[in-house]
Amino acid sequence: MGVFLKMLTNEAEVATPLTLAVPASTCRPGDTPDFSDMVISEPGVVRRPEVTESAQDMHELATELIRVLDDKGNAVGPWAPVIDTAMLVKGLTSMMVTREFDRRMFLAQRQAKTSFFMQSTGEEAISTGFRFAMRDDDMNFPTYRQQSLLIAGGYPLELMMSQIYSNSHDPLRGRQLPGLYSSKDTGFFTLSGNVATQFLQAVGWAMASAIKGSDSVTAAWIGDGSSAESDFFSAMLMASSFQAPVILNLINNQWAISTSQSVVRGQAATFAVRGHGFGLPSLRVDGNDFLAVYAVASWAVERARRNLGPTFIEWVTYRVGAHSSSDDPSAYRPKSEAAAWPLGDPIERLKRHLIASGAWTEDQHADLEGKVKEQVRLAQAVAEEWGTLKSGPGPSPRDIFEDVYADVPEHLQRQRREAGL
Ligand SMILES: Cc1ncc(C[n+]2csc(CCOP(=O)(O)OP(=O)(O)O)c2C)c(N)n1
Ligand SMILES: [Mg+2]
Repeated sequence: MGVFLKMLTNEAEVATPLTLAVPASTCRPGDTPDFSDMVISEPGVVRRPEVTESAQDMHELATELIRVLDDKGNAVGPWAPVIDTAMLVKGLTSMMVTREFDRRMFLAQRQAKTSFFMQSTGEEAISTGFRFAMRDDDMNFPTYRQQSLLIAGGYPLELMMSQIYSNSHDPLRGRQLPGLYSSKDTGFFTLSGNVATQFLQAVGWAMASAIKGSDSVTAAWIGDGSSAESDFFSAMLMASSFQAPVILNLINNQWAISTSQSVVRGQAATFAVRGHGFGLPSLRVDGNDFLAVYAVASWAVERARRNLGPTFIEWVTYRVGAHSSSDDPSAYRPKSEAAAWPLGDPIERLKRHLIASGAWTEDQHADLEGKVKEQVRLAQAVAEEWGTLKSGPGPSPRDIFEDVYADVPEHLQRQRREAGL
């Protein structure tokens, strides 16, 4: 009777009180950077399955790290791609152009020539190598840190800069945040600032491509932090259910503004293993290794193109710079963290490979550096002649009313008349 009463009155003693695990970033200013819990496979040891192999049979690829370049710059193992020197130099050049572009545009923001800018320093290999594995009529749904997709796709630098400056030659006529480009011809879908939305849109585009019977494939892109959004899970499910011709790419650059990837990773597994829950072939790749990027991208693009379905890829890299021109990372991570990053710098690693293979010299590299700097400087001079945020003619306020509706609704026509535009 006594026990029964106790249960009724809810007086039973709780043996262990529950506590909530509130995730927190582990390495803060003043701490010593520590990447020792990161799984880093030796270069060349991870096997390369046939593109026809089932997702189930390649589970181990989600916990290992696909790498091609070893510390001496040699390309080793089954993923070493067949790629000629001219293509490697083109990749190196493209990455160097991105880095110089980022340096100059970041400075331009500090000079008030634009309001906002986001660098991609340290992550250039992923978008460059991936773009090289695609065709011009394939489509990317990128994040805001993938200027390399456009640069590697041959899009003019001065037009990118004009978009950043919102000047008279801005192809988007001042209607997008600086850096949120759009170029259908370069396979670069209009960039969405609302993170993760593009991941799901990409799957829709891929499904449409299959419905139309075309052979264009799609690349979806998302960051580690943004993968916490429900769009991520919806996209993975839709892609898997419909076996859409899409490559689902997650760029794990360790940070989402001031939040470490450990917060969304659950500290228990890699991001790549999340693909297993959806039955997706899931690979984890060294994103600072241009050769590994190109090889895995080509493999996944081939799967999609041969109607073998979607692939999920975690690209492991490090965001070397600030999140954006509005951010100061010294407030939330040790300044020494970038130097402690174990996968090195993608440009330095490709340069070392070219030199190790006898195809390149320090002199040639210095010469290329000079040419790249001059190319970006000239593009900036041209763009600035067309105006910056603070100088020259900007887009017309009339543009607000154009290019949005095929048939402009009556209330907008009235507003336009009232504004005298
Ligand atoms: C839906 C939505 N929520 C929040 C934001 C604000 N925001 C912009 S970037 C960002 C962090 C994204 O981090 P990650 O996905 O890791 O990409 P990274 O910046 O590292 O490239 C956040 C929270 C946003 N733009 N959209
Ligand atoms: Mg991130």
